[in-house]
Amino acid sequence: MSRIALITGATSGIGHAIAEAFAALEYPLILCGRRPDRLEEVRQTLGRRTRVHTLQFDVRDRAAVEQALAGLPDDLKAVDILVNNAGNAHGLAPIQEGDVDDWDAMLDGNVKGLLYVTKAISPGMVEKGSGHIVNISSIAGKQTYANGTVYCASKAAVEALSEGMRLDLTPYGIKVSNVAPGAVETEFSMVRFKGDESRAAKVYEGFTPLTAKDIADAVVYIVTAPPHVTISDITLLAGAQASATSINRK
Ligand code: NDP
Ligand code: 8X3
Repeated sequence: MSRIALITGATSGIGHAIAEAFAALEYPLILCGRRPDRLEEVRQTLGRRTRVHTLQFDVRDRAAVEQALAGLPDDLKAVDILVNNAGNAHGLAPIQEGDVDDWDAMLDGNVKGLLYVTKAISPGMVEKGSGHIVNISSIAGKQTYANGTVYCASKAAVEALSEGMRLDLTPYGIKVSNVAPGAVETEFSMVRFKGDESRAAKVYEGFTPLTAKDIADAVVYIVTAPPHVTISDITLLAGAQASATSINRK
């Protein structure tokens, strides 16, 4: 069955891998992000396999989110699958040294951005009595680690939002799934460390991290489960990882 899927943060990492996996299923795709060159690249590449519509907006910008999603072409308005993936960590510092701009970026993007997009899309799902929302949380939403307090808090909020959204939306035939990855090698650490390649590389040293495709494979499993099955919450850790902070490095 061909379902319309909207993915935020589809210009790199996990969101891009989910877009690739959904393109292989020939789902019509609405792919979102801020970087226009990346959006164009993904439109051209995945456009060979399925219909791709791209939207450029910052999820923190409420008016931009509303305007972009209200302007979807009529035949793409009835979104069946929403993947709330856009987000990042910014900085790694104890609370007393944290940068307030980093905190704003994480709370506005990872939490409020997810809400703005959900607010624009979920009423259509309620109206048609079906849909699936997949929220990309993190192991950091389940286990708080030192120096990551605000990122962890933003992802703990995603965990609560997934739970609450499931309570609110299940009566309308809408599934809500929460996906909590551990260490996945993407652009995540480059963003967290503001382009410091050596710091970013150290995060994945001495073990085999998850790939974005590993997470996409789980998301495919989640959205293709039969109607009587909801995968409510799934945590994926790297093979060498036992918790957010315990990684067996060689
Ligand atoms: P990447 O940095 O590779 O991808 C982040 C994506 O989010 C990009 O497509 C980026 O697009 C988009 N994005 C970020 N901020 C905004 C914004 N304000 N507005 C619109 N789009 C935005 O990292 P990942 O793929 O790893 O991250 C994806 C999600 O997975 C995030 O929510 C992250 O917290 C979560 N996660 C990541 C883990 C990891 O170890 N990598 C583990 C657990 C969870 P653009 O810059 O073009 O806007
Ligand atoms: C990303 C995983 O453990 O670096 O959410 O916070 S972690």
